[in-house]
Amino acid sequence: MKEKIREFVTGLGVDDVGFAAAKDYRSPQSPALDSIMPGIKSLVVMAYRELDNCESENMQIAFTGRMDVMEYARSCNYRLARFLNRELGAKAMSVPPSYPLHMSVETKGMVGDVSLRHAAAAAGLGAFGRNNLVLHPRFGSKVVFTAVLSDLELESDPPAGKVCNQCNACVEGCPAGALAEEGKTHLFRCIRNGQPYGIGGHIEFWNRFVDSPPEKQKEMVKDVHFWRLYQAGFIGFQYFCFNCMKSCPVGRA
Ligand code: B12
Repeated sequence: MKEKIREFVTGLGVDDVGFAAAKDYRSPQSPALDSIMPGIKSLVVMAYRELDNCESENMQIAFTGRMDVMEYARSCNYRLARFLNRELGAKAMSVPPSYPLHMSVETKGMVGDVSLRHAAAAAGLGAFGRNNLVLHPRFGSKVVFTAVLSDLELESDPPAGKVCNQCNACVEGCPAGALAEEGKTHLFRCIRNGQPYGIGGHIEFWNRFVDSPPEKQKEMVKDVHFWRLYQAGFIGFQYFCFNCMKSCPVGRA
């Protein structure tokens, strides 16, 4: 059965695919899988090499690469879920590459319903590295994941083993110092630097706006910061930093 799925997924052009039995997926912070899909037995995890856009200093071009891969990945999720329904008679649910996420003051949009890094590691597609990303043996850090949950009885693929070479390039290359502590990303340092037009940027801008006199408000809406916030309103999350991915020397494919 795995071979049939693998053949379908590679036929879509996806770079790699792995399988994890639901019992082998452990993500301490995310909800239990059977609270999302009662009867779940396994996850099919797909790996997509990030485009070279992430190496550009032009943040429109850098983030376009991510938008492209996310759009493609969502379509692969849909097609795989329908293949599992149609060809294998399975129940199947797709997991988003990034959002929607549960948004609240408690989680601050920082916890996915299914942790794709833990899913990828359980499916043998890679292992956590010093940058807290899952490194794929061929693509290194330049890889993103999606997954489809199903009630198919599938065993986990063998673990990838050690992939990170502990060179510390990611730690030294992080402009926010967010990787200073091993095994833990300093989330607010990362998000403040990497997503300046996220919710923090909005709250900060609008607080300043309402407290400003009309002349200052006119100036504020001419500032580039406001124009970028406006764009974020219809694009959604935008990453302005890819350093922990692009500084990683692992993988050449
Ligand atoms: C919310 C989110 C964020 C938040 C919070 C990140 C975080 N710490 O979880 C912010 C906005 C800060 C963020 C940043 C980034 N993100 Co993000 N993010 C997510 C999202 C949507 C949910 C993550 C989640 O559930 N976290 C909560 C739980 C899982 O975290 P946790 O249990 O505390 O685990 C953390 C540590 O304990 C540690 N850890 C856990 N187990 C182990 C085991 C070992 C051995 C080690 C060493 C460490 C370790 O690693 C985690 C990182 O802090 C996922 C998509 C998804 N649904 O999974 C993408 C995702 C994790 N992001 C991704 C990426 C690429 C990024 C960025 C590079 C931004 C960018 N430009 O793309 C940075 C990387 C930051 C970093 N180096 O840690 C990719 C990672 C791909 C990969 N190769 O691993 C994902 C999987 C999206 C995808 N579809 O592929 N992200």
